[in-house]
Amino acid sequence: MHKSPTEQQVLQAYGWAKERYAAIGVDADKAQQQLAQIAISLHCWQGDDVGGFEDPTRGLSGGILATGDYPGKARSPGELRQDLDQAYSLIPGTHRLNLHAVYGDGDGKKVGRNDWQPHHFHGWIEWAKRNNHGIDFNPTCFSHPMADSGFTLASYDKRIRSFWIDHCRLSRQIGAYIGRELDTTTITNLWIPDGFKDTPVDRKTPRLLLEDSLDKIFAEEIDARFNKDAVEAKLFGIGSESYIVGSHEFYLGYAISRGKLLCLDAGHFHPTELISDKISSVLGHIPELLLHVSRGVRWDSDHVVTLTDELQGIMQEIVRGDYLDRVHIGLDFFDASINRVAAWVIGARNTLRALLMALLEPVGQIQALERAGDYTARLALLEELKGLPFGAVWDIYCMQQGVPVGLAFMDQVRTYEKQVLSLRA
Ligand code: RNT
Ligand code: ZN
Repeated sequence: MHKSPTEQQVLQAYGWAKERYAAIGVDADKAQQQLAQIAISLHCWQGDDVGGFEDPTRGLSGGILATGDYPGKARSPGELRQDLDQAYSLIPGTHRLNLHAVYGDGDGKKVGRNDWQPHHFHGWIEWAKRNNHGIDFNPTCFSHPMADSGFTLASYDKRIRSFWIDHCRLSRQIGAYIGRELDTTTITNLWIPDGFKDTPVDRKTPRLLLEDSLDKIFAEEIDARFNKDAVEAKLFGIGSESYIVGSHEFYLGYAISRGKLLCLDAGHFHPTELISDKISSVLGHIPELLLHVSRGVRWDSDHVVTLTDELQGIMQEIVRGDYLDRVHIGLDFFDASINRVAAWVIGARNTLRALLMALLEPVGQIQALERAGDYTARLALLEELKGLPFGAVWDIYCMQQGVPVGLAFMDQVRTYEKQVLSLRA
């Protein structure tokens, strides 16, 4: 058992921390109120290594890979919801769920990729209503025979293109249905794996085909109160190392010209290229942004999000730029080598911790120093901030939100593992 601080210790530490922040002009109470308003979208696919419930015999493909075989992964929508409930109960705040099309409930029967219907998602919708989760959505354009060529919406084969156009259209409709039911806009994000292992001769035609497919998918007007569309670019995948049709420039241009949301995945760029710097670069040109907060280790490896400089950089950019209303924060990682519930909790808590750190900055003051050209004072203040008692603010926030303070969340993860996960053979 982990020894948690007592309520009195948490309060005492916070009293002192609050004064330290007040001394630099930061209201720590207000930072917590702001944090409580932010819903992050927890990705369903960490719960079962991106398997889905369409066909349990089918492996993951499409240039992404989950490694590890930690016992206890969810095998049905019911089990996945149970695991999610456990994870949400250890994460402060009220958060959304990011669902992939293949996570519908076929009630034991195999459902074809283009046969998913809104009613297959009623279990999720009812659960979301009960627990106040908004839901986001994704067409699943991988792990399917029609994607085995490595191409979907950009395929030279019209039959394949049509198949995936239909699937993406259907997904937008399901997204809108869910958004209407839950009375909160669903963000439906489109990612496809299309690309070449080796150097192509024609880089142009697949992009023209993709553009045409996208226009067909988005031709149907959908009320933006219920569904908004995002497009996600990538640099390379396993088996598509040399060329990806949906590159960053391709989708940035597409999002700008069609008024779509852009999705920036932190793992989808060169290893030293950071998405934090892209936020203010693109938000001048597109209305809203979706983030896939992830952590690549040498490549797009989708490791659990840790409290890195870049995670802090991303959240600082959102807060400093006053973009909280225009940036949707989703998580995207899948580690099958550790307890999957813990993976969600650690990644989500880190994301919130980075947000809280950003909300505890005296933004106006640092920006005034910068504008005045006082870079010495800017540096001094930024470095001083790193040593302020942020942890005491995080602890009281967790306590007041009714979730475990500190490592005590791991006790609950272990108990759940013993009582539930370990019984799944
Ligand atoms: C793949 C993309 C995409 C997926 C999910 C499962 O490289 O990041 O977002 O991770 O759709
Ligand atoms: Zn992603």
